[in-house]
Amino acid sequence: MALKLEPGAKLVLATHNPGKAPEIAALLDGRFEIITAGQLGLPEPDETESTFVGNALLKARHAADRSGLPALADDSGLSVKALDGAPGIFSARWAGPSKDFVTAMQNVETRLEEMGSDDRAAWFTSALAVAWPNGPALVVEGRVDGTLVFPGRGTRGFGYDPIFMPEGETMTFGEMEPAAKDAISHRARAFAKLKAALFD
Ligand code: ITT
Repeated sequence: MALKLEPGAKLVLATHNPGKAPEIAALLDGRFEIITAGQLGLPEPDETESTFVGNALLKARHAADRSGLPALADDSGLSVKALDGAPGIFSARWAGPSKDFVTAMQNVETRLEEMGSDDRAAWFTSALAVAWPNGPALVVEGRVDGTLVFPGRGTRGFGYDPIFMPEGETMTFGEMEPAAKDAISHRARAFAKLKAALFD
């Protein structure tokens, strides 16, 4: 069976992150009838895998099997070169149960200071998985490289956006218009691969 999603098909967005959902909806460009995990009252699964790809597949599978509909999940995070890729898959967990990203960003800065490193290289990764109920699944990954900026700048976006300046840009993701971030982000790059595999 070819893995395809027809335009207008129902698709569950398997995320509980209010920052991600509008980005994903914009990248899908009205192509599907989107139902969020929240609307369906689906619980948030524990992210027990050790890679972005593994956790994206886990979240998509969880939502698809429980809803009986194809589901799309994103697992993503910020990786800092001088911190050996941390926080990486633990990016959301660094913000704690209250999802406090001011503290999480402060943590990144503090750890860099403790390392005594002035290397500010970092990257965002997004793994996007689509799973069919009790059926197959597909996963792709996108990445954007950049530099960390302290103090953070801008109030747009979500998570670590204020401290991340993508390569070749002068604004952080937190300062950019949503459409400008969507043109170059890790999520957009993963989406380009997903669209090529699934929709075109
Ligand atoms: P779901 O699993 O419900 O989708 P989550 O926030 O737990 O929500 P992740 O486990 O994938 O999602 O955590 C990703 C974290 O990485 C997210 O909370 C952000 O802090 C950060 N992150 C990912 N993409 C980002 C982006 O585009 N801009 C800023 N921070 C981002």
